[in-house]
Amino acid sequence: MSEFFPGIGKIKYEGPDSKNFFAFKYYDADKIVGGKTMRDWLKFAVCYWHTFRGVGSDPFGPGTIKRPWEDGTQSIDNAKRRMDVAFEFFQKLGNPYWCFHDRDIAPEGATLAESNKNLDAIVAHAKQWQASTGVKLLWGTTNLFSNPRFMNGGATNPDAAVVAYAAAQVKKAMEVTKELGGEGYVFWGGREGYMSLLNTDMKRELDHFGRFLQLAVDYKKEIGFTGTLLIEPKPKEPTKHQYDFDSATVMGFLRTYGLEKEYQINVEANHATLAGHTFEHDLEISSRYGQLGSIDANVGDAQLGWDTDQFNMDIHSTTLAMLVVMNQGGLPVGINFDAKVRRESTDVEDMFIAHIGGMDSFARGLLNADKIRQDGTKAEWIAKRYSSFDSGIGADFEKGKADFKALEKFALESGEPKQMSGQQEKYEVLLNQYI
Ligand code: XUL
Ligand code: CO
Repeated sequence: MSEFFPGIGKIKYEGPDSKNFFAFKYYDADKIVGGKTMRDWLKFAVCYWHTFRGVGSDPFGPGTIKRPWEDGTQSIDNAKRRMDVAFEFFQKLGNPYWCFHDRDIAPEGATLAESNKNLDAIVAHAKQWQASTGVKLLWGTTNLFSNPRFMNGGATNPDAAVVAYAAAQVKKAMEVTKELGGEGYVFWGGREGYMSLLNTDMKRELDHFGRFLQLAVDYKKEIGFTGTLLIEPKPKEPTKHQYDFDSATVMGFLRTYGLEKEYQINVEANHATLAGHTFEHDLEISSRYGQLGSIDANVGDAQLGWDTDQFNMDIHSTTLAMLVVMNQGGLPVGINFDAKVRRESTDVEDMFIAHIGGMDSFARGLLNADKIRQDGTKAEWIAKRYSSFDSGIGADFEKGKADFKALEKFALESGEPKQMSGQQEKYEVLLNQYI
């Protein structure tokens, strides 16, 4: 079997002083942090679409990235060779998991039946690789957005024939995800949204979406798939109004359709920022309602308003993210690098450097979050800020024992509340001491 990255060996941990770009400075898989190994806290996955299908095209020009193993065809042979490359990459990098869309790994055929046959051939190949390397599937998903048939949506398409096609594709992708032992199955509503209300029955589309997601739950139970179903929110791009706008919107949607016990949320950093939030905001809100299941790790560019899917090298951001993850005791699914090398980063070495950098960035975030939790300063300060609710009128209010009249009586008797500083700068200074 040929080697596709001959100059690169297994990536090892060398510690923070190492100057080697092909070594981890912070990610030390077996190191115990807060009672668990780094490997278990982080559960890193490499995504197939950006790393093995991304060519660096943008609206102004075609791909810049030419991989030496690609022969330019849509053949099964090429797809199998690409899978061999991927598993060599995973073994050298040491990521325990990978993720894919159905159409990333196998070519779409002339008919649905042919596409399914192609997928079966590649899934059998992947299954062998998983068995021989121990690399596992974090989650699978369906591409319901690239093919022109889905231009008006998948599950929310105004044409029932397209909704049926989307269902058939999800059904098959769930089956192969189960076959590969996937720990989750993600729904990212690529074109589940609309461009104009002039031609859209929004409520009918949302009802269809709820129905479609219920059918996925039913099928999951029917085939005995035990992985977690996840929804990945995104506010815009490609449609102007995406139905899964952000975590709060998705949680409200799930409750409306009685699906909140069946789905968790896959928070993607660059999607949270497109919605006008921070990464940690979307993590915190889904976590506090018990629905944070997984993370798509990336970052946007502060000056650009679209989904640039960069590797997150910002320790500030990973520290705050890992604080949320540690506070909930870990992630049921994991951390998938939904990130791509820049269009200008055309060497195969860049694929490694980017992932090593991303893994180190989250590992460092984990170490920082652990220190913050051990010191207890943030938790203590927040507890102190809300301590007026621990007893007296505050506790009565929280427990539903004080009505408006009781609160009015308290306000009349106590007079003007004493001013309480938010001390934001003090805590920003403190946070910087951990970064
Ligand atoms: C798109 C995106 C997707 C999903 C999987 O912005 O993040 O790649 O993660 O469909
Ligand atoms: Co994503």
